[in-house]
Amino acid sequence: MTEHSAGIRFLEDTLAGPQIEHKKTLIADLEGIFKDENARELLPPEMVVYEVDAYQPVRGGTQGGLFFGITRIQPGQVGNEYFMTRGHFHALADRGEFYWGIKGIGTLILMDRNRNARFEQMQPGSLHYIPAHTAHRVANTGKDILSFGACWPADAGYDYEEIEANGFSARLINEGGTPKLEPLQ
Ligand code: PAN
Ligand code: ZN
Repeated sequence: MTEHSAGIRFLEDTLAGPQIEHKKTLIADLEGIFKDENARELLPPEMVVYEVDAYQPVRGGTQGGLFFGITRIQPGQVGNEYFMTRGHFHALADRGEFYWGIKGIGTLILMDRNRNARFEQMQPGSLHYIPAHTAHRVANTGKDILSFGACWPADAGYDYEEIEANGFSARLINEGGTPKLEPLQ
């Protein structure tokens, strides 16, 4: 391995090496993301919901560059809603992305600009193409950690505001032990 390459430990679902950013998202960071805000406030604020290791070999914004990440979502719920990522459109909205399942099971929630939502089941080895102009979020519907890989353009950026303001048009809830889609009220 040269000085500049990152090591992927797929079996451990982590990335190691230089130019790797590690980011933890806690219960305290997710205000307004889950439906049941009271239930979220009752959970320990420092509880980790998900972590991302991102290999960023070029500066954010570099045209033609690529980033590579691994996200690990803890099992858990806020009220009856599964732990999930915040979710975003890309700031450069015409940028797509690949996700693929590494460990655990979950659901990728995709939503276009007309708020049409669709869903893809994630499991080890599943491959998911996220088209341009499509918001994306992953919920962990299993009892163990869900981890997935991602590869996206270095100039894609993140638009979290739209999702913070209007959410996705459906939520993934645990109904009697089974994941169920609930359209947004
Ligand atoms: C991923 C996500 C990662 C965390 O790397 O950023 O899974 O999700 P949120 O960014 O929605 O919190 C990606 O989609 N990059 O573009
Ligand atoms: Zn993305």
